[in-house]
Amino acid sequence: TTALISLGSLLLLVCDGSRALPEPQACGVVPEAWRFDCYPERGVVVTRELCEARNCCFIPASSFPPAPGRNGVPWCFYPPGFPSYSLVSVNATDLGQTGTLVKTVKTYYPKDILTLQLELLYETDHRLRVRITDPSESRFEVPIAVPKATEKASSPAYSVELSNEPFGIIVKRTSTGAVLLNTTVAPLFYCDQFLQLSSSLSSQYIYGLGEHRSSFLHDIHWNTLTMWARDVAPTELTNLYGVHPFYLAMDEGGTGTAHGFFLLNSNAMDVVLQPGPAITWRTIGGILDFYVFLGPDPASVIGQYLEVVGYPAMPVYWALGYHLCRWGYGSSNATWDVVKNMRNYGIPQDVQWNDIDYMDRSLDFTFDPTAFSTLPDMVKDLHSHGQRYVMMLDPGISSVQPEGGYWPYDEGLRRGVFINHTDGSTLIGKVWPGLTAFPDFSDDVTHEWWYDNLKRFHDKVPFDGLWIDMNEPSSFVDGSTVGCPDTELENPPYTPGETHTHLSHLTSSHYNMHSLYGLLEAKASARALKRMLGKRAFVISRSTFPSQGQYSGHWLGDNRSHWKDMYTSIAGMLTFNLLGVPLVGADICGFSEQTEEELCVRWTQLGAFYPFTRNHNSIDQKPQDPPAFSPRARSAMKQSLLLRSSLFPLLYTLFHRAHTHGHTVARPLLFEFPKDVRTYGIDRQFLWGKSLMVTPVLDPGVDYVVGYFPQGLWYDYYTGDSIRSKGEELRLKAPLDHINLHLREGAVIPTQRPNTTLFVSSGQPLHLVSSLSEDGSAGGELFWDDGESIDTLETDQYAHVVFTVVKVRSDHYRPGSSDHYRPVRSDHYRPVLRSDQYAPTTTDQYAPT
Ligand SMILES: *[C@@H]1O[C@H](CO)[C@@H](O)[C@H](O)[C@H]1NC(C)=O
Ligand SMILES: *[C@@H]1O[C@H](CO)[C@@H](O)[C@H](O)[C@H]1NC(C)=O
Ligand SMILES: *[C@@H]1O[C@H](CO)[C@@H](O)[C@H](O)[C@H]1NC(C)=O
Ligand SMILES: *[C@@H]1O[C@H](CO)[C@@H](O)[C@H](O)[C@H]1NC(C)=O
Ligand SMILES: *[C@@H]1O[C@H](CO)[C@@H](O)[C@H](O)[C@H]1NC(C)=O
Ligand SMILES: CC(=O)N[C@H]1CO[C@H](CO)[C@@H](O)[C@@H]1O
Repeated sequence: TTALISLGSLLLLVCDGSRALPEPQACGVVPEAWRFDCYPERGVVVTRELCEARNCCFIPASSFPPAPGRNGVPWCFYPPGFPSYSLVSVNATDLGQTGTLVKTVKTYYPKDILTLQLELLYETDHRLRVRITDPSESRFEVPIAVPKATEKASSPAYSVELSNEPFGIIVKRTSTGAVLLNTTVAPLFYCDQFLQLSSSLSSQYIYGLGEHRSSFLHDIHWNTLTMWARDVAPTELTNLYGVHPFYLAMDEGGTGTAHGFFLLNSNAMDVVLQPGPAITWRTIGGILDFYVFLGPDPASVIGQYLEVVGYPAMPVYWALGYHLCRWGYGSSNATWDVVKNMRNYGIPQDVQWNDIDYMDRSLDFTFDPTAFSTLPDMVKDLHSHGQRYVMMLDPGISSVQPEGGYWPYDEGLRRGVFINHTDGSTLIGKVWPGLTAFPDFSDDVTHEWWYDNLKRFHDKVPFDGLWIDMNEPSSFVDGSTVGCPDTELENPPYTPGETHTHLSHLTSSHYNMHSLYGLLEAKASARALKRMLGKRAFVISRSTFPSQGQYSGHWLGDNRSHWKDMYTSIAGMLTFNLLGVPLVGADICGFSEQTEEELCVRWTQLGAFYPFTRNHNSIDQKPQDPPAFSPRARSAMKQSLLLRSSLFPLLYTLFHRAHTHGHTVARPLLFEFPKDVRTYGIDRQFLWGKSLMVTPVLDPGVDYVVGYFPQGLWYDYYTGDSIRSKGEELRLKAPLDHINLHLREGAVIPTQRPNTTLFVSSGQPLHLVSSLSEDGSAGGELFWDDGESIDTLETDQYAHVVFTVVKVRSDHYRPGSSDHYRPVRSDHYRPVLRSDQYAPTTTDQYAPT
């Protein structure tokens, strides 16, 4: 390398990378786990010749990956000393530091940006922001509002070291010296359409990085996670509907401390995890703008991340009830019959939904005038029973005039709301109704038009919430009806995994904003609903992006009626809780394919503990609503739904904590037991809040379940029997009508006698259930308001009650004496406090025995 004197001389040094090949010895010293892929292009069989043309090391690895360079040890990797940027000057700023990065050797991708600006922003003691930008030309930045710090953190929990040559950033935790980030491990790339940043990871324990179908804990063995919103049935190793470039990682050494990382970038990208442990972010646009969150515990990391992207909205109370839906009821009368049947059996139901088949010829803002002629009457009937109605809307607006004209399209054209080709003509794709135009939700004019459409439809069918589907956005043709133009944007030098299908790049703004579509549509929808109804908005979106939780919840997509899909739904639910979208759940009993009774019972029991609980079925499948099954199955489902309703005060209070503090609602065990490494991979069990542990049955044909009990005293929720665990796996009885629930010591949780709707039970007495700790103490809280007004917290229209139990008379309490699971039925151990002091009116507590 040559010392740089000034920018002028720098230009003279730029060459096209025709350098000597790396020394074979230099290549050989790079351990396999630390080989960073120099030839990540898919579908290419990397040969020595191709690899060496990039001046990289070529060593066929000892393990044979299915396709060299992909999902296995890369055969072509960067040698030590591969050209990268140098840091040539650093100056202090009000918020941290700024520096200049330069590079003299071009890479093998077009349009290297040879001079970069680095900004280090010490935003808070627990949040560092780093921006690397092109000082000579502005590049696309994600249009979400993030907080602006005004003064530099006074005692940061992190320290930053800068490596000059090659440039790199090393972030350490001050208290322990743990290295959380080290970007010197591989060269930095910053070309117009290829930006790449690698770092070591502090441990193999990494979570987040949605939306993918995987275990909760990511596999770091050459695992490539693509980010590009995409309409596809959940399958492994592929990018799904949402994009969330955020991870939570445990620090090294099982100390229980954790940190987070968020790359604020919406372009198509690949995120590669490798066993180093290390990570590579490879994006094809935007800038490098990232945050490091210091925790120090996992829950604080999430709180700090959500401070940046926004805390989730407080849901309207009925969002937490039981929702029933299917594609293919066929008529409003058939839909209505299901509701009536549920009522006849006394099975809780708060919300009835319709999928696309309610529409007239699949057109948004219409309903089928014959098959769904009684839809408005059905919705009125729902309302008169304290129930709600939600229907699907797609973003694609038919551009073909049906008979009688189509106001949404005509008016949309008139107001110029649709996405255009670069030549200004309306871009036409193809979705359910046929040829469609796509509203540009990044524009306020479009929000107004969306509102007007919703209002016009609401005057006919007084719906209560919205289900926004197909908003990746999905299209059944690539690009548009005229295909894709032949431009640089359409042919990036590097294409991350599945980014070609469906609505593709189209225009320069879509290239950058594709994965933001679901977020922007949710924002428009939530705004419109609030304005129209004057209440909290209920929106469930398929596509999501960071900050989504402010506007909508999410369902986990078109899963199948398989036991495995039920299991992976727990990871999906926990991941979205980390991502600030706590209102989440999978289609209970499975969407596609035929469900079976046992699966549907077990799934309803698990689903009763999804923060968002909806049974949804596909067209042409047999009904899977509770009344469709045998009396035994029906009764088990009814019991689990009543149990959920009885826990509504707890669930609602947890959502309040999510809304005000960025807490998780459905919570991984590791959040409460971060020092217990055995909890790090658990995704077959979870908690509600800090105390209620759910151990569902996830396998067919069993009447027991094995669950892990972190160290401490646990109480069977139904019987009050105590278990004192040393941190062990226990085999629990789980007959078909039973889902295991345990209360951790030290909790007070509010419950309520349930009824068939949350509206009806809202008048029922509240109760407290308390699980005393060894020293006879416990605590908890209740947040309570009218359930639907906007900003009750800000306007002081709420009650927040804190409960504390302290030991008064020592002879009333004897802690469990058994180290093994030997439930002792004794009133001394029952967690239920039956005292009028704590229960507002009556003393009965609901237990589904
Ligand atoms: C740092 O300050 C020096 C001297 O004022 C200036 O020449 C240089 O451009 C500054 N560098 C950055 C990155 O702002
Ligand atoms: C950062 O990574 C480089 C390259 O692997 C390594 O030489 C260096 O020791 C690391 N620094 C720290 C503080 O871990
Ligand atoms: C729906 O039910 C109503 C009332 O029973 C009936 O009048 C109407 O004909 C039915 N509609 C259809 C499409 O079956
Ligand atoms: C598309 O182009 C039309 C005119 O050709 C314009 O009125 C409209 O605003 C454009 N749409 C968007 C979303 O920019
Ligand atoms: C719901 O309340 C009604 C009216 O008070 C009562 O008759 C019914 O038994 C309750 N249902 C349940 C499931 O508790
Ligand atoms: C139940 C199930 O398989 N859930 C998966 C459904 O798809 C989502 C992604 O949309 C996955 O995260 C879930 O694991």
